[in-house]
Amino acid sequence: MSDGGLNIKLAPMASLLKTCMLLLQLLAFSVFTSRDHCGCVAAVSVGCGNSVHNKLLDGGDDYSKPQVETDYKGAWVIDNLDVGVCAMHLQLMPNDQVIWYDATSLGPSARKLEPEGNCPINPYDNQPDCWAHALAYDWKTSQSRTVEVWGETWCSSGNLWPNGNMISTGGTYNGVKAVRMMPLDDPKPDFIEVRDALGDVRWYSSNLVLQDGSAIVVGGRNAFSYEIVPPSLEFKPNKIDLPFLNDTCTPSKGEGPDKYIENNLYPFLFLLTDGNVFIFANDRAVTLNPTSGQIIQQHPVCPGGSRNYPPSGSSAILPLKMSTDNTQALNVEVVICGGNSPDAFELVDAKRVKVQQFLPALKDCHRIHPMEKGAQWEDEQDMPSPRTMGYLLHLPTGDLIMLNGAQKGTSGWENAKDPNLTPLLYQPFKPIGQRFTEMNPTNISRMYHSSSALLPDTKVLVAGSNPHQFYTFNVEFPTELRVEKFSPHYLDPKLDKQRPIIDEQGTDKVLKYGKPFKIAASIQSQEFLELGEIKVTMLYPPFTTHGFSQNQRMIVPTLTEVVDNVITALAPPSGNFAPPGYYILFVNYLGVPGTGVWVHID
Ligand SMILES: [Cu+2]
Repeated sequence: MSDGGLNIKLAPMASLLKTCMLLLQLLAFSVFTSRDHCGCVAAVSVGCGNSVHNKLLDGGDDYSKPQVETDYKGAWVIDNLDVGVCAMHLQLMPNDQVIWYDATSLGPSARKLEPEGNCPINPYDNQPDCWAHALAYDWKTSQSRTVEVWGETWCSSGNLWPNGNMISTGGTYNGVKAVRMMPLDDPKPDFIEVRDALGDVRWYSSNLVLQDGSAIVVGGRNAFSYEIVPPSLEFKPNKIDLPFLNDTCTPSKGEGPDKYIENNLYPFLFLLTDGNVFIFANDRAVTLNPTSGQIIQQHPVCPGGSRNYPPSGSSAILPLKMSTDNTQALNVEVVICGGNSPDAFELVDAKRVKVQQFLPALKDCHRIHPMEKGAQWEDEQDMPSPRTMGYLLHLPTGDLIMLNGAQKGTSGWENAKDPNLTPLLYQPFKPIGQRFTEMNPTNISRMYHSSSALLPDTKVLVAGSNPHQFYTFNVEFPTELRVEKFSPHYLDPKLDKQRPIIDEQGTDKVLKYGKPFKIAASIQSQEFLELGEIKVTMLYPPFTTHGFSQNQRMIVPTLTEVVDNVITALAPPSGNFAPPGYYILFVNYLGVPGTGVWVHID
């Protein structure tokens, strides 16, 4: 595949289609450049007035005018110098607390549980444990408090309930079938744990919130099954076999505790707009009807390598832009980027080889429309650099950002090197060749057991990284306890005059499926906003761990009018499009987003 250039390795039909698109794009591009609208070639822009491109690529028209430009490549700041607990798993809560936690059986953290002398019995060894393994971090103040968590959360999964409570599912040892709940409304909550609640062992599984607010929990080590977990701590476990997970599991080599290879853990899960679930594991995918257990569609092998844990690529469902009549999403499309070759883990795993071979991670990306009959993978532009353990996060603009991770090796303790310090802006509806833009790098490596989240203020919070079994300092890649925030390109201070400000008083916070709702917003540089200048986006806040943001979903609602700076939008028609719960709602003016507000939909 070409590197940042035009991609010609395509199936014949797709190739023809892409050639046609390309010609039209070039035509549209020349029109725009001749009007001196937007320097797309310069690649660092908030957007490029490319409504023609967008329509051709199914992303839909965002704006009727050229977008605002910037050359800004973003900025990093350290938000907290020593938070004391590594962010192995991370969830932004609707009360602006960011909950993160580590394993509980892997020794001391770097922070005592508060208040001093609070040493609950650790169920792992039945000994008192005075160390904190979980935190609530207030992203607005950069202050944090310790949180009590019981049982073993090591490499677990999680999601939010429709009422904003968070659950953590599975883990290891006595936590392997646990469900833990963190209430939203209690001012100083700790996790409440119900042990042995799940139907199967869930170590390295993934969760996905479904249209009714229950979650499907899929896979895990030696768990070739899924189950539906309702938003309640009282339920009957209902494990359902899923042979696809056995079929995609790279078999163990040898015996003993370190025999696993797998390559299909932490499967990528996405809710399709008909209520079915797209499950990607290792190098291929199926569409599952979660209610009947029936496989609706087998998708072809995605070329290039292994994408799930431990090669740990990343994946996202592209923004779901609603049609004018609010009955369908214009484009349902999944992208997968990075990972490593199927044998990368066994060649590098410090527990099984004496001489480690750090294979370069993958830099290729692929896209699929999983709801199309006979859906095929299409080659996306390559990333400029290889990446394993990166995160592909939605940005308020409808673009995405890839950050964290390494350029060589895989997930697992001591198994990676050459941290990838450069965030990558991904603009999926730009012409091929212009979709990736490198942003300013950080100087802090974030590899295994790191995490990240988009915040309501449009910055990206980045925390964690511990490539070692225990907290380890004074080594090349130490346990990382600093918290950073990254300001993406659109936070260019020069764009502040065009940055929308939402008037919370005049904005509806409670949305009902299919019904209109109002958003009051204004910008400094212009008296009145107009339809065609505005794009609204709604983000479901994901649970992020091990290179994948579970439940991450971006909706672009239909707008019907803007009168006196009050936007009327249509709430998505059902839970198939937007599962019930809390979303961060952003307003963009010609590609410049402002601080978002929390809304709730059901
Ligand atoms: Cu892990």
